[in-house]
Amino acid sequence: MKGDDMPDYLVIATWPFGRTAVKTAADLLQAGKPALDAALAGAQAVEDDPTVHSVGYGGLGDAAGTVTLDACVMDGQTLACGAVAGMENIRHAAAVARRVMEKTPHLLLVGNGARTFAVQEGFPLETLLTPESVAEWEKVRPKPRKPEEKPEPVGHDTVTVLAIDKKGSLGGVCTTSGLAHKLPGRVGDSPLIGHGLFVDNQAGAAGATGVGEEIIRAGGSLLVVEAMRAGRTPQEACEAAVRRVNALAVRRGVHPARLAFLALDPKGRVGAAATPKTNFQYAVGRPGSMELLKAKEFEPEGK
Ligand code: SD4
Repeated sequence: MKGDDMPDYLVIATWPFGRTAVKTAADLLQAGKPALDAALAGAQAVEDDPTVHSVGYGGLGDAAGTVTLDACVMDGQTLACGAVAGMENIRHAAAVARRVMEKTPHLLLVGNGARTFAVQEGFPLETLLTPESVAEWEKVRPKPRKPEEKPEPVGHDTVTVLAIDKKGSLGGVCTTSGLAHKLPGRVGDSPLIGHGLFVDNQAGAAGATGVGEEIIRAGGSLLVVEAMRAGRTPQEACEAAVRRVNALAVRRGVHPARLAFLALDPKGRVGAAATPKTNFQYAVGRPGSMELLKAKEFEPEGK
């Protein structure tokens, strides 16, 4: 149930292009639509935007130049969820993830299986490359290195949308083309329930963005949601997860990867936190207002 100080609805989304998602989702939430419908429509608006080179149409390719999409969705009331990973030639990856949730007994479809399912469901096949995304892919192509050096991950701009609707129910969507120049076959956190996204009406919703390997290593979004279940605010929960990521990096003798968490609880409170140099911003929409906020960054302790 909603408290008196809670807005009618609320939606948050990652990065400055999250404003596109928030605007689309807010109109639907205002009209009384469920949180998951609104979050999905918001995410899809970003998938459709060719100027966003990290999500959907116009996303950057992997090391072989192929665009492969990862996405997942989760409903906080039913805990129903679905995902696709490494899917080619289908722009609306988040909508396919929702069909996986609704129409199959499974939770995650990958690669050709995901694409075949999408085609059977009537999604059009198309090339996701644009002249601009190919040029950008060339520009950010990692420089040749000595064999013992691992290349730095490139690009960290997943769109994650978390919403609470007028009935007080939570829904979340995460969709991305993943890290640019990733090895073909690589899967990040974004399609993994509990890592890129987790949503539970009884505790809260959380999502992640940034270097997926480190989000997975820490058990990202579930960590944030479980902290809220244990009584922490969304802000405290995100900070705790970033501290965990930092502590793991210190233990492993590496710099923390650039990543961020954002969260929303059933009372409509929001939070976000990031590792150093992530420069993470997120959009927040409430009835009659939208703002872009910058998340606080946390340095590793004991360095
Ligand atoms: C991944 N987390 O594939 C994603 C990348 C991303 O914002 O862009 N996150 O690791």
